[in-house]
Amino acid sequence: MNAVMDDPAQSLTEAGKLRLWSEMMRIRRFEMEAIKHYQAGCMGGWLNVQIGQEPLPVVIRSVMGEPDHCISSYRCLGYALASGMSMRSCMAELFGKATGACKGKGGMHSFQSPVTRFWGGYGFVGTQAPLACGLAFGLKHRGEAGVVFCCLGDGAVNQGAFHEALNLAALFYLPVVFIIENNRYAMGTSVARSSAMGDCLAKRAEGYGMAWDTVEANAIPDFHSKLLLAHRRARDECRPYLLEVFTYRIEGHTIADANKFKYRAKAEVVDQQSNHDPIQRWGEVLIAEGIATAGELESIRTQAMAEALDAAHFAHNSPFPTKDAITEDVYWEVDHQTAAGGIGRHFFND
Ligand SMILES: Cc1ncc(C[n+]2csc(CCOP(=O)(O)OP(=O)(O)O)c2C)c(N)n1
Ligand SMILES: [Mg+2]
Repeated sequence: MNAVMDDPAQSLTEAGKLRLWSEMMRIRRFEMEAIKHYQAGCMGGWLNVQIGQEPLPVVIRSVMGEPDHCISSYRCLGYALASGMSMRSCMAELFGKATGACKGKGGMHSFQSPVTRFWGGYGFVGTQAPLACGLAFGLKHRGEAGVVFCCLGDGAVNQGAFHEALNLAALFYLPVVFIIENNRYAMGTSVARSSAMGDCLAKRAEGYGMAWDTVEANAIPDFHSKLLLAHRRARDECRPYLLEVFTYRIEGHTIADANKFKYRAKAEVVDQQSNHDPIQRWGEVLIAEGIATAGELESIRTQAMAEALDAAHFAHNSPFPTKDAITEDVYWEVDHQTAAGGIGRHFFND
């Protein structure tokens, strides 16, 4: 047992455990509703969902405090919702509507909400890692408190940007907790086929003198404890940390992934769905511990479905952004008419 697990003040309360389940269910119902509308042709581009990976966003948010930040890859809907962004603003963004979180101009791969300290949502694999260092460096530079949680996939750890970021984080003592979402695949390529030392990606931290650990996403109390330890280390000692979290992507790489049963056996997916669904498993724990009844969980599920349906109606009925709005929100300097906004080439046709 580590120090955090010995500290009862840091263990999950009953209310906290139930909240984790509710939040996971909200994410699941939101994504399932989004899939329906994606398949009906209401959204452009890709839709990458976190079905099966829900413990990551909710457990990470549960240890985050007021000054902390989170940044992730494009597989970000759970992080967006767990940060406090509303289902309406997220769904409208997927529909490309003006009422969306980024006024319909970001879409799936550019979600963000400075108010909830969720910084996206990046389509280019691994690019969130140097950005996380920038956020953390900014905090230190301004003398502000805060830890940055940087979530990236098992495929991202082979990008140069990831290694540059680890080096800088360790060198500059940056308060970043890097989280590897090891869902076993990068598009259609398994970890074993893409990564040297694939049985332990987190060990790469040793090359940078950085502390690391591994944990199963579905072992929620363990995951929570290890994350608290990483958070405390980053916050109190300004030391980065690398935590590899084992999870599973139940859907394809995107919802349009026609090969989802070609690079992995269908039986593997069915086994994960039937025996390792995090929401099902955690619900069983709550019932066994007397924290909730099956009926109470069902009523939370019904509420989450209603919230997701309402978000879809809202998105359907919202307007698209106007053509004139296309050049707004591109450069802060231009929108705010600063001196810098009046010089240089801000647009290609200037
Ligand atoms: C720099 C870059 N290279 C390649 C791609 C194409 N691409 C999109 S997703 C992806 C796989 C990423 O896998 P992983 O990091 O494991 O994340 P997951 O999708 O499993 O969450 C690749 C190679 C990209 N978007 N960006
Ligand atoms: Mg992956």
